[in-house]
Amino acid sequence: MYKKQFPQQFPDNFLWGGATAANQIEGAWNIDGKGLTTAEVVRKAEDRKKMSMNLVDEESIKEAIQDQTTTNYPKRRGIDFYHHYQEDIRLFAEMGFKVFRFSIAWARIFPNGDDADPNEKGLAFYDRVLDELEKYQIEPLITLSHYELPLALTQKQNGWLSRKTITAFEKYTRIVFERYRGRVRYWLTFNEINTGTWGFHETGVVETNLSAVEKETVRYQALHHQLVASALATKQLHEIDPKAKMGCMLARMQTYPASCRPEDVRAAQLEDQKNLFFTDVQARGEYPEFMNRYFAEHGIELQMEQQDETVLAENPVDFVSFSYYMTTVTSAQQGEEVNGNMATGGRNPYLEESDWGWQIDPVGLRITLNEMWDRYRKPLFIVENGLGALDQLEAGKVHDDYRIDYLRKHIIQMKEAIKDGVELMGYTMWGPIDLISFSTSEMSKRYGFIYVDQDDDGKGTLKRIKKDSFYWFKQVIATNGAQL
Ligand code: BGP
Repeated sequence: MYKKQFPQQFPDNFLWGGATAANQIEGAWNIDGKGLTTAEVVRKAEDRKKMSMNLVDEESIKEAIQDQTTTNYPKRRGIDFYHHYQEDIRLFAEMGFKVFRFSIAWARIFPNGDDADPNEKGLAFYDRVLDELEKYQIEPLITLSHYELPLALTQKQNGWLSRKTITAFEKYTRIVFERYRGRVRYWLTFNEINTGTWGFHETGVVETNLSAVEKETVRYQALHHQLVASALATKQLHEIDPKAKMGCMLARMQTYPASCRPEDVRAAQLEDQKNLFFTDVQARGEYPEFMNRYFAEHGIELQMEQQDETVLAENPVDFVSFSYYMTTVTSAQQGEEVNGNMATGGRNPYLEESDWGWQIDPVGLRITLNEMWDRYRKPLFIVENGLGALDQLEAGKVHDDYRIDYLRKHIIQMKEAIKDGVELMGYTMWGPIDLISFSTSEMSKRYGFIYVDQDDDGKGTLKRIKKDSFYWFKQVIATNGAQL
């Protein structure tokens, strides 16, 4: 009798690695022809529990342009990957990385976003990064837009609120797909696209004097343009480099009901639908009815063009990627809130939390993997997961057993999901090397296997030091997840 075999372990070609973003690592913000980006005008948060990324208006942008230092804007200095990339990639190779996720800074290629010609020095930098990765047979996984766009596009046309930004993006993606054709197998369009519902950091839209409804409309309008741009980029990639694969990227936030009261379960379902909406469009090719209803009931009217529907329908992504840091809880009534880097939700009494108040939920990862596999039936890729913590450097060592513990628990659940039948392509842990925090711009919120000697004020030698977790992850990869 035929008996179906269920996979019991990580597949042989499983992509283990790490993930970063240009504006959190590169530095070199104003050299070799690069233009200023939206990420580089966001001031650091003065309080480590606070977020800074959406406190931007015309005034603060003016102030930022006048301030030519990196002191208040740590994303301008990153960890100077621009000059350390060889050393950093060598360390990733030593851990056995199969894949390295990084993003291209659009403003390095087109300083003003819509210049007539690309900046050769910017293109050449990513060529050098790709050369280095090839040397160690590490697959690149490139995000086209990770929380930044050329600031000039915000100043000129209010970022993604304008349809013209779609055209500028198309030009940028065409240039990079042609330039790196045959060298990059995996691409992502927009990082955590759903977080555009939180504003500026993702949409590049300055929102002044808007009512709540207007604000929500503006955000979903900008996101509509991104969804169309994402589908067009997928089309382009398939034409230019047919072997390459395009993925979408969601900040996945599974929502649990606060109780088994049907009203709470329904409230959680709606939150979940609003989170998955973006992947629904990108993977299934159309706006789901629940969202059309939500827009209608909330007075949100979006401007769409006739061809948009066809573009979305004809160009779904090849795989589905997401970040996973936490789950949230919702009830039909208002509850207590927990911190996230941008999300807030109810506190779950069964979970522990990180130094920054993010609730830790490894089992939730298995739940989410199962749900997403059932919903999309496309290969899944976890492209971010990790623990931001206050590490101590003592006598040249960092004993980060808490990080090992966090990662181990999540990887165990990934293995369970694979046994459940989920098709999982890979896992890129967030911030394999310490970098600037997205939400607070701190350096002291460290995620890495590799410590970087730099403090919140930018002081330090930038020396790279292997933490205990470096050796642990090396062994995880060497045994393909058998030894955790
Ligand atoms: C995700 C972002 C990353 C990253 C990570 C950790 O939302 O895609 O850019 O930084 O969160 O967040 P933080 O740096 O705020 O701790």
